Amino acid sequence: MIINLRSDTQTLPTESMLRAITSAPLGDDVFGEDPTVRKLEDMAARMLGKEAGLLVVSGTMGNLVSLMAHSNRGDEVILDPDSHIFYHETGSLAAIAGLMPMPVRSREGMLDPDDVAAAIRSPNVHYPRPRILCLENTHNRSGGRILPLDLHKRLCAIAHERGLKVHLDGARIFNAQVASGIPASEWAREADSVMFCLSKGLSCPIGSVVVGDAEFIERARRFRKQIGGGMRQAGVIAACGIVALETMIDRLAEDHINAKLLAQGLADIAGLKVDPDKVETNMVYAEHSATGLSTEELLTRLKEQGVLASGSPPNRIRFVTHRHIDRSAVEEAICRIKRAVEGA
Ligand code: TLP
Repeated sequence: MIINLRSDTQTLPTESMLRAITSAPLGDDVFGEDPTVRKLEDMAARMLGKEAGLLVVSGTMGNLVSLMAHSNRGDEVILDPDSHIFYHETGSLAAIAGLMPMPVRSREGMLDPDDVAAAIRSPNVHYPRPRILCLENTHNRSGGRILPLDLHKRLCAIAHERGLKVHLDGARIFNAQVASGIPASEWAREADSVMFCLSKGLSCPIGSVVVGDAEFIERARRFRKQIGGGMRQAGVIAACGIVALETMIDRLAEDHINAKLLAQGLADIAGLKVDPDKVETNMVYAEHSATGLSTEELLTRLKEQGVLASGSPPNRIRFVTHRHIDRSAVEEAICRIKRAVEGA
């Protein structure tokens, strides 16, 4: 049996999601007439303490329309070069939104407020207008770390004092909620917009939601249409999202326990460098330089042992736990990964 630790995006819809799809009332969402989409959008907005919500196809689309709705072309966006928006979204902020990235490097996902303050330029005819600060929680490339609420508040305060909007890429904000015990709405309160994904640990087949104030959401809705993201009977997607928000959040705790267990097992494998203390949610990164293998070679060896992981070249591989990975799958994965590495 394959043990698929590539991503929590690999999760399949639950039985109740499939049932919900067949009984959801539907309409044309471009006309605002799909009651199931409206229900999900209202529910998401309420949970995060915002006025309105917008269902989008993907996290990437949610981030893009949020940036577009907060800005004008040529404006500047302050963000971590290790953020998903900068690193993994095909340059859409530049290519589609016409925005200028101002990268500020974080330390393991934690932006330094002084670095952010220094990066916000004062008005000058030569400069792009600094417009948005992007945050990411949990932070993917730092291993699913949680942005502490006090740091989040300080960063938001600096941005707001200088007239910037804050967009939170909260693809896995509910992992942060479950692991920290802090409601997602606490992080959302300080941010102007939040995107979160239904299609990751929450197990939906498709979908993310953006929340913010009503005016922002109306702008985001127009941009969603402009980039081809207007959907018709999207209640089939939203129906799964409602089940996810009602029933799938608390179980993320299991994924966190399993990730910690996996990290502890991998830490004992010679050739891999893993720090279990840094595993706060459902991701484990292993640094593999000492194996002498390239990331691709190691991924191939893992695949031969029936373990799927993802690569973060040149020297890291990533394992993500999710609903289809239980404790025994983790134990088996550790044995197989050990075999793959020792074969090196
Ligand atoms: N992340 C995916 C890959 O794209 C790397 C994954 O497997 O982790 N924000 C964050 C923090 C993300 O991790 C992701 C997806 C997104 C946004 C984008 O979501 P989608 O894939 O729905 O566009």
